[in-house]
Amino acid sequence: MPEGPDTNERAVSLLKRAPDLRAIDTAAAIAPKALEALGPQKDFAPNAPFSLFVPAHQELAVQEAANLMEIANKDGLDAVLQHAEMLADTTSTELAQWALMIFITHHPEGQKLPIPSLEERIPESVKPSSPTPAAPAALEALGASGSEAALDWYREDAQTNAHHERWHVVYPWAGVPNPANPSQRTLKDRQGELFMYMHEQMLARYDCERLCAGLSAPTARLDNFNDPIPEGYKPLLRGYDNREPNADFADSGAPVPELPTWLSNLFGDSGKKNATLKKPNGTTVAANADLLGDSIEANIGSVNDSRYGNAHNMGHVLIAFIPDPNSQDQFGGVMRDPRVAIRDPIFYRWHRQIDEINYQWQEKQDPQNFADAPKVTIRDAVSGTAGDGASPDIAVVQASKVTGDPQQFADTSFGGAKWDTVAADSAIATKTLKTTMKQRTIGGSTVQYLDHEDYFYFIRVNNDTNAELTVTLRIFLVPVEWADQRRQWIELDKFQQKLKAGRNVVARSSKLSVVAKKPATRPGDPVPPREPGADPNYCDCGWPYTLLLPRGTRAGKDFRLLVVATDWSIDKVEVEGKCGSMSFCGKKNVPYPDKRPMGYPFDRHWPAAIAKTILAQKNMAARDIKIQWT
Ligand SMILES: [Cu+2]
Repeated sequence: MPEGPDTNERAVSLLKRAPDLRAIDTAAAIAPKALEALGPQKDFAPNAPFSLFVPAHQELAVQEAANLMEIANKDGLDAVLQHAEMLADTTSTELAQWALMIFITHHPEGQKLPIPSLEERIPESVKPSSPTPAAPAALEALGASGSEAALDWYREDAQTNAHHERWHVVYPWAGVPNPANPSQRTLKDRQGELFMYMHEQMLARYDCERLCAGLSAPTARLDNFNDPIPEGYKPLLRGYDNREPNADFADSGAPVPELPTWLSNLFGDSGKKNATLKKPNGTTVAANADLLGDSIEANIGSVNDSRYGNAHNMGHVLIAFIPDPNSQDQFGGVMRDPRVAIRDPIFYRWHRQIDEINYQWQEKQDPQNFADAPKVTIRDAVSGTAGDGASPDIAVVQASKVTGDPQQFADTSFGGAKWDTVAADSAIATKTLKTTMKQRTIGGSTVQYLDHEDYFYFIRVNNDTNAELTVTLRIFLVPVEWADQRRQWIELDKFQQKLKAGRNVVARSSKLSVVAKKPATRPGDPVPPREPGADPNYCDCGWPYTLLLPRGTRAGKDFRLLVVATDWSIDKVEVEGKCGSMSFCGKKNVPYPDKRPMGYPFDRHWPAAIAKTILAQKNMAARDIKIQWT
C-alpha cells in the first residue's frame, strides 16, 4: 500500500490526543498465553487506566508495538497508523500512544515519523501544581505537602519529566520487539545496569537540590510498608489523583503482599561477597550490575520472576493506587505513569530503596584499585603540600569570556609560562558559576525552569610518557560536605582526549556534556539541524542541558569538581556523541559506549577516603567552586 502524504500528521495527531483514562480490560485485550505468562501478576490493577508499570499493560503496549512492526513490514506506515488509530478508538488512547512511540523509536520505518516533545504533545501533563510565582492562598496546599513543596519546581520540570518518559520508551521493561522478527523480544545492551545508573544519578541530583533548598538530605529510603507515608502530593493534573499526607499502604487498591519478600530476597541474595542470584531451576548465577538491575526493575532479563518478583514496577503501582478519599474516579496517582511520576517526592523515596539493593551489592565488591590508571598527572598543588579541592590544574571560565579558538585560548591562558600558576586564580577564570530561575509558557500555564551560564572547563594534564596517549576524562561534581559519599557524586561529562607527550591544556565546553540531551539547547532556542542519519526520536532521550548544574544557593554553595583520567584503550568511550545523552541513554543499536561499569569510579568503594585518594592518585584532581543562584 502506498504511503499517504499525511502519515506524519496522523502520527502527531494521535500522539496529541488527550488521555481518555479508559480502564483496560486486560483479560479481553491480551492473548491468553501472554496473560498466563505474567503469573500471579496478571490480575494486578485490573480496572485501572493504562499504566506502564502494570505488568499486563506494559505487556500489551509492547505486544501492540510488535503488531505495528509486523504491519509496517508488510503494509507500510499508512496501515500502521490505521491500526494505532483503531487501537486508540477501541481500547485506550494511552495504550495506542505508548505502542506507537515504542514502534517509532525502535523500528527503522518508524524512525520516519515524529514524536513531538512531551510539552507539545500533552501540555497539560507538564502543568505546575501551583501557579507561579505567587500562589493564591487557596492553592498553596497543592503540590507536595510540607517542606517538600520547596522542590516542586524541580520535580515538576517539564524537560526532566520528558526525559524520564522518553527513557522508558527507549528501554521498555517488557523488552523491545525485534523489527525483523517482531515476535522476538530483546533487551538493550546493559539495560538493567543503565536502569539502575540513570535513576541513581537522578537521586544524586535530587539530593543535591534538597541540600541547597535546606531540606533534610539525602532522601530517606521508603522501606517501611506498615507506617503511613508522611509525604503527600497533589498534582493538579486531570486524570491523576491526590495522595493525602499520612496515607496508608494498606488502603492501596493494588496490594502487593509479596513485595517485602521480593525485596528481602534481593537484598539477601545480593548483599554479600561473591553474591549469586538464584534461578528458578535451583541453580545460581554470579550477580553482576546488569543482572541485578534486570531482576530489580524487573525487566525480561530478570534471573527469577517468582523469587525476585517485579519489585520496582509493582512498588510504583502499589503507591499509585493508594486511594484519594476525595476522588470519584480513582485514576491512581502520578506514580502510575513515567510521564509524570517524578513530580511526586515519593518517587525519590521509592527509588532510594531500590537503589539501596544495588548499593549494598556494590559495597561487597573489592574496592577500586586504580592500577590501570594512565601515566598522566593532574596536579593537586603546584608545589608543597596539597589541600583538598585546590588543584592548580582545573579552572572554569564563562563561555562569554572564551574568545577565538578554545584550544588556542586554553594554551594562551593556562599553558606556556603560566603552567605553574593556579589556573583558577587567573583573572579570566571564575570561582562562582551562576544559575537563575526563568519562566516560560506551556499550554497557557506559566512554568519555571532552572538555567545556568554556559562555561568551559580548562584542565591541565601532563602526559608522563614520551608518546601520544589517549585518555578518557571524566568530570564529576559533589557538594563539598558529601565529598566522601561516593553515590552523591553527579556525573557532568566524559570524553575522549588525545594527549601529546608532556604538557596539555584541555578545553571542554559545558554544551558538549554527555549527560545532557544533545544538541544542548534551551527552551525556545531554534532547533538545530540534525546530523545526517541521526534518529531524532532517539536523540530526544537525555538530561535537560539547563539542569546540568544544581541550582546552588543565594549565598553561593561550595561544590567540588573532580577530573579523573582513565585509559581510553580500556574504556573506549565514544569519540563524540552528537545525539541524545550518551551517558543516560546509550547509543542506538550499538553497545553502551563505555566499557567500564556505569558510574565509574563511583560504582565501588574506594581504597581509602575519597578526598585522600584523589590526592594520592596522579590521574585525578579536584577543584572547589561555588554555585550561586542569582
Ligand atoms: Cu523511571
